[in-house]
Parts: sequence; structure tokens; C-alpha cells
Amino acid sequence: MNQTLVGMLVGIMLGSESDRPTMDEATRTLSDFGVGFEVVVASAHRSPDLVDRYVRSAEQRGLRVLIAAAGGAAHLAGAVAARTVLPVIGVPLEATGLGGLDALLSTVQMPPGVPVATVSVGTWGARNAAILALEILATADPGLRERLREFKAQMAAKIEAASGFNSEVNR
Ligand code: RP5
Repeated sequence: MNQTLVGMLVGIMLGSESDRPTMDEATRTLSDFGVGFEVVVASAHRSPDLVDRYVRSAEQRGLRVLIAAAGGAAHLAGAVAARTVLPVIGVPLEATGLGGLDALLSTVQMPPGVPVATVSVGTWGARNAAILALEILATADPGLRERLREFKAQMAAKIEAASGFNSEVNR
């Protein structure tokens, strides 16, 4: 499914360098689909000015979707959503003794008017953030939509092959 990279369309923001290994799952997925992305470390609480500069320049630089991943009392995704009308996907990460529940609640419970599309905690979320970003981009890209259809068909075929159920036989 590897494609030639086109455009720098997705900006991935990490609250810390320590978040990178988990978010490699997102970059791998975007690479597989040939969609260009950039990864920056920008902390909402340690470097708020950097977050501000990055997000305010994102749209003008051609980014179409932002993914923000952070752990702890994770307010990165909300801080990003406050500064842009680009869609923002939040990935809550496990960074404390609370197993990611703290980050999940901080990321998902945004007040009305400032949505953050929140995915699962950790690597599941990293992968789903990338797939959701692709689906958003695919609304304006029929080729990408076809590749996503193929991706979902392959997932279904894999389960079908392993399921042991065949409607023709198991009547
Ligand atoms: C958050 O705190 C980061 O997103 C990270 O998940 C967590 C711990 O950061 P470090 O102390 O490892 O830099 O801001």
C-alpha cells in the first residue's frame, strides 16, 4: 500500500519527546498511505508560545488536519483546537500512574465550541488518529478514499479468513 508522499497535510504535535515511540504508530500509518506529515514537539504547558506559533502558521503552510498527543493532564489538543479551525484529533497517552485515564478525560471533555476528536489511549489511538486524519482528507480526495476502502476490505477479509464461519456452509 506504500504510495509516493504527497503534500505535507498532517501536523502531528507531541507534548514531549517521550511521546514519540507511541506516536510512531501514527506516522507509520500515514506513510503507508503516502500522505505527507510533519512531527513537532510542542508542550502546552512548557512551551505555550511555541504551540501558539506552530498552530497559527499551520493552515497557511498547507496543513489540513492536526493530531495532538499528550499524557498526564493533557491539555495540548484543547489548546491547539482553541487556536485553529482545522480539525484537531487528540490522542490521550499513558504517562502517569493513572494509566491514561487522566489524559483521556482532559482531551475528550472539551466545552462546546472547541471540539477535539478524541481517539483511544496509546498506540490504538495513535493508529486511529492517523486513519481518522486520512478519512478527513479523503472527503476531498477520491483516490485516497479508494485506498481507505481497500484497507477496510483487507481488514474484513482477514477476519473472514480466520472466522470459521461461512454462510454458504454453516446454514
Ligand atoms: C506530557 O507529559 C507529555 O505529553 C508526556 O506524555 C508527559 C510526560 O512528559 P515528559 O516528562 O516525559 O517530558 O506533557
